[in-house]
Amino acid sequence: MYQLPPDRPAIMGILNVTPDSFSDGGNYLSPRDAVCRAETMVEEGAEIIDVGGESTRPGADPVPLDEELRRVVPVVEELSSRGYVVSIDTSKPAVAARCLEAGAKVVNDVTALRNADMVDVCREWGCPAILMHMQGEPRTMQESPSYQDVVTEVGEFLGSRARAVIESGLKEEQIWIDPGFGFGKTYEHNLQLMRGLDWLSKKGYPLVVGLSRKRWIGTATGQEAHHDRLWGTLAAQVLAVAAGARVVRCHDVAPAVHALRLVNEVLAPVKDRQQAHSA
Ligand code: HH2
Repeated sequence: MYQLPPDRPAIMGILNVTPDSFSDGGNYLSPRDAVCRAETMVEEGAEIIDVGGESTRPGADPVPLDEELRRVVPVVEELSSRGYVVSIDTSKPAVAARCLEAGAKVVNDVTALRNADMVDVCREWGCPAILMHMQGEPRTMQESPSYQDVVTEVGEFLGSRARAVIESGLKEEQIWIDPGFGFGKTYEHNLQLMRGLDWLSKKGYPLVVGLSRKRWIGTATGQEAHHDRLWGTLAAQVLAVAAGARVVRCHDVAPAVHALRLVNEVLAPVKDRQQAHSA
């Protein structure tokens, strides 16, 4: 099973093979362009390439199974044959299974393996599975998100999903968790989640964060165009890693690698000391 680096955050480069993803949609529709983009991200220091064939932006149309397979399988095959670590961003068990056969090493499911067939696929392959929190479903999730206490509710949801999939046969080591920034959350909910990352990172599973270019970051910095959200994104990624995030999903790999390398240089001895104290 793929193991995360123990001593530094892993950068997961985003590769959306879709016409309609909110930021990179339409850029990598041909397998050649997609592979080229992945090559660049790996050269820049991406540890994992997250391949997606269905946009989850608010209002996105669902993609039929055949079309999603057509988009992602050739790309996953080629990237895996080069030895790249590929995660497949899908909530369809048949897509996950086909991509694992093609060499993918991680399943990234924004619906937290709520489809029982997805649990079966991850158990059979023994691969890491990302359980992400989302309130509602992509088409309508931003209409009226509501929580009593978003951090506690997200933490409880992820804990209960982790327990459920373990009861269904997944090993604890297979589980990574993600609070799902922007998925059924208002601006204020996203800020509260940022403040609660330290607590979420101590739930016993590697914490993944997907912050890159998201709308709430543009709201915070006053940058509406998603391509202008890099600096705000970097600030959020730095805060997330300082709070214990182990995987950072991003479009702009080189800036994240450099910023987070520095964060890690500063904080690694602190983390080592804390571990020695708690041992
Ligand atoms: N965000 C998006 C997609 N997949 N997976 C995880 N684990 N965490 C996230 O925050 C996350 C995710 C949305 O971003 P993007 O892929 O850039 O856009 P789109 O869904 O429009 O393709």
